[in-house]
Amino acid sequence: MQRYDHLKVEKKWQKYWEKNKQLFAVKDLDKKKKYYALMEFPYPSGDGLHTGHVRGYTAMDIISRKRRMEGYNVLYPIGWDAFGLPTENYAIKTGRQPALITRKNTDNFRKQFKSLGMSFDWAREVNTTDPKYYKWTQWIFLQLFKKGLAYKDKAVINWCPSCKIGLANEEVVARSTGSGQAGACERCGAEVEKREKEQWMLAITKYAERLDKDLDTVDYLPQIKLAQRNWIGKSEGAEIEFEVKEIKDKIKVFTTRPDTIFGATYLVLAPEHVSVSILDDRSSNSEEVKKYVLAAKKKTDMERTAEGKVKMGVELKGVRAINPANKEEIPVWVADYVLPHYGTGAIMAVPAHDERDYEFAKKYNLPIRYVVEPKFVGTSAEAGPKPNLPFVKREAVCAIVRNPKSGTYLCISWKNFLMHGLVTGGMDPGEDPVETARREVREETGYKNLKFVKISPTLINTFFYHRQKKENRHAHFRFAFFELENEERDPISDEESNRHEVLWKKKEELKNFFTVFEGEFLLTLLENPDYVFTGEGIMANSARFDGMDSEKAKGEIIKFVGGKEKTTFKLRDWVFSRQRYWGEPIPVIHCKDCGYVPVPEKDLPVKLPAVKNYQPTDSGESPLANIKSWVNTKCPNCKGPAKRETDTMPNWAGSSWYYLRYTDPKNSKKFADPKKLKYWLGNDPAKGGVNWYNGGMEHTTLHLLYSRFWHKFLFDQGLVPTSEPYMKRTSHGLVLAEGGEKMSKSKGNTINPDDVVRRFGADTLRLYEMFMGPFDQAIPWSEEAIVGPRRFLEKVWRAASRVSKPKNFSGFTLPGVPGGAYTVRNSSVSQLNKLIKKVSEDIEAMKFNTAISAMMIFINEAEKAALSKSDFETFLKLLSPFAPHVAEELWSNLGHRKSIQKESWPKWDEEFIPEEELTIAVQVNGRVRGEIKIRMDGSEEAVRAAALAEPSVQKHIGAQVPKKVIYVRNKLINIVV
Ligand code: ANZ
Ligand code: ZN
Repeated sequence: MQRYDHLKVEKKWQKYWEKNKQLFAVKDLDKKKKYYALMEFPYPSGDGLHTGHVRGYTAMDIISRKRRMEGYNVLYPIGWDAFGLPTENYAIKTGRQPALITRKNTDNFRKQFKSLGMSFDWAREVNTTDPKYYKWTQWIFLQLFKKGLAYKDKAVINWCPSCKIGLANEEVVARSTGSGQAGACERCGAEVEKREKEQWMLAITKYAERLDKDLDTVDYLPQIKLAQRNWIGKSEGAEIEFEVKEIKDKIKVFTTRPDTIFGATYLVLAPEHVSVSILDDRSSNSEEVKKYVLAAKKKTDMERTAEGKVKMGVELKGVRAINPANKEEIPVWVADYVLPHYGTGAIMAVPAHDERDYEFAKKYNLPIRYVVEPKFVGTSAEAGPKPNLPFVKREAVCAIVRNPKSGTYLCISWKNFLMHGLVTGGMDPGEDPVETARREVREETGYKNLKFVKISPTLINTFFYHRQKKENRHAHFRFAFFELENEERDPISDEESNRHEVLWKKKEELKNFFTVFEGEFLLTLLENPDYVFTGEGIMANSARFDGMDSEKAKGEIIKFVGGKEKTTFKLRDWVFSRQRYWGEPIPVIHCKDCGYVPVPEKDLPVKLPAVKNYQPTDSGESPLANIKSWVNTKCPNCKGPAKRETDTMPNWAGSSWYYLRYTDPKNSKKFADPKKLKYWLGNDPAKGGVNWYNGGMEHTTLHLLYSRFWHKFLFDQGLVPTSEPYMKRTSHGLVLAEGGEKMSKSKGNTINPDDVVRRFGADTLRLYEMFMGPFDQAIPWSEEAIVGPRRFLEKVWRAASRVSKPKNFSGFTLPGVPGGAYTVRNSSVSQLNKLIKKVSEDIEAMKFNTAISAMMIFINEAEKAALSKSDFETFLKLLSPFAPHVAEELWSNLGHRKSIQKESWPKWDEEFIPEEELTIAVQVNGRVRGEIKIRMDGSEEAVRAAALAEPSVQKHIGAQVPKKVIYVRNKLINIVV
């Protein structure tokens, strides 16, 4: 038998695919159903492809190959996102032209991709730096400009003094990590400064609402949607005006919690707020204020708001504002944790219910007033309030008694029903909570010598059914903290000791001990005495709003204080210009008389001129500014002398629409033919787009947001058929260096895929990267682990030599094959059906690692027993998307003349798959109450029905209708009532 020679096999089939281009070439407007699979196109750096690239492209290659076998017309394109700094910096260093550097790099990338057996349609390659491509990037910019969505404005930008470039917020390191300091330039590590500069801006904020809302219509991984939502930062709240005695103007604040206004004990202005410059002169400490403001303006937003940083500020001494809710005079402060471009740049501070305000109030000794109290409603069958019964409200106190000797807490366990908690007691009007608590502790537990520590400022409300009293209760609890002085006890009455048992529990034990529904809150209170309650609850200390649900009070309070409902977004307009050479020139001409005039469409593209020097100018302008012959031009409008815009577009421009160009990459009349767009994206405006888009997690905020914005804009102009660009978006985890660090050139720990391909083969590399771990997780490279997939392929190779013998003979001993005799017979039908199902479903769920391990198990079994030719053929089809070269070779060895890619994807028959049962836990409100047997991978409805029918579960639900059912497949089901 011939040895598995990966070099020979892979070269052979790569040549074959090169010759038979139609295998992966895509037919536009084909009658077959279309499938558009996309992986983020790479930046062709001088370092070549790295192993991280291989992971994402292999995944989408597997999906594309499977889809082709399923009969789809599949578009799986590739191109180059080739503008960018590394190329430009290299050009500066070597004096070589960026275009030539790019050509060399893309040639290398192309060669590498081909050596990995990627099934791209190479005829559709695009390159963002090709004037034929960027003509259309410029054209789209002009459409935005004509609609007023591209405008020039002074903007405070992040300026990197070393790269001499304006950076977008996301290009500034957000949090200090191993790879950089917060506030540093992401590219070079230099400290970023603030600079005010005229910039081209894109009005993405006009689309903020839709960018947020339409996330409901797409199938993105939850964490990707969350990243989008956080970046957009939609906040619903109110604007409320506060009078300031010293000036006529009122100060407007933005708040998401108008319900807390009675707890607003001071105002805070951003240092940049216009009123600061007016008020500082009226305050007795104006010098101090001016100094503070100057210093604050130099800091980046990140520095100002970083969590854990001490919040500092300065009071405008002598200035007073009036809280419109209670007419109290409150102080006014300036502090840099309030940002100028969010909301109104001014806040009402509510230290009792906002952590930042709390920290600040503690530091400067400002008053704290508690106005919202947590609310807990009993949920169990016993404690849940009875509908239609009124609530009887009782003031109450809960005693938190700690024994300092043992660090334990005094607890009570009721004997007649399952209730574990602390000592509590009702209070009559006029009764003192501390005295009441002492009395209850003595009566229920006998302990009588307690040292009072404090009363917690936070009160809570519990709503439950009182079984003895047969009434619905609303208990209003405060918490009295004591320390046990000594263990002296009074005798406890029989009546009391029959009812409950007295226990001492450590803090760690309480979590599992408490059964009362406010238990979670008690634990928080014990953990953190400075606990700030930021949730919704019941109103208190708020005059006539007391007792109301805070959620409901919001609207009423806004009316009460004459405020206005207001939705705010964190999203800012997109700073779109760069003062660099290697980007698309912004196609605008400046005319003294006509202002900013768009370059006429017939004159597009505005090509990058050749320059001698790529260095940015010291004034911070782009190198283009030095080329007088290019800059000086005629105004398209009045024909007078005029100048070209010398700023170029950011990296994000070309990638904001490249997936559209793939549908029609050679079109010179339009960015793409509408018919082709309709075919590839679909015709339904409400759903459609690229079928499946995969890319790095690091691009799930900005690139995704920017391209969604451009797409929506084009949709509004009637230029694309769908309102979203991508139906589905997933993400792959990083491939880390051996040992778990990030791979980087500077650390010298990168793995070159070319070496791996040479030593082990592309098929092994592909398999290994899909096998190394869960697809969405970062996994370190392992030289040892790659041997596994290689051995697997060798086993497949050996198995082939056994099945290729004539059919239907049995009991034959193959000489020289380790392992001895193989009986050739039909292998277990069920094994094969199970494998087909597993591999098929796992590919769809991107569980490539488990698909591969199932194939490995199958081949191991086959080595022990036997494998029929037809079973092996099916196996090869399943393997072919993962390891296409080996699959083609063995397929042709079996006597087939056509590529295995032409075969159809195997189907499985559920009938031949034995039902597997397993036991899962059933929870009610998060607590395990029973177990049920279910069918593996059975439907959710079936599981739900079984869970609800389970007697031990029934007991806890009774007649209640489940509010929510959470099913974790094959693991557990939680019924929330
Ligand atoms: C009073 C209040 C009480 C607030 C409370 C919160 C909790 P999100 O949710 O992120 O939109 N805020 C408003 N403008 C600000 C600015 N320019 N810089 C810093 N903080 C600002 O945050 C909205 C909340 O952040 C607002 O609601 C305001 O504080 C603060 F218990 O008002 B809040
Ligand atoms: Zn003009």
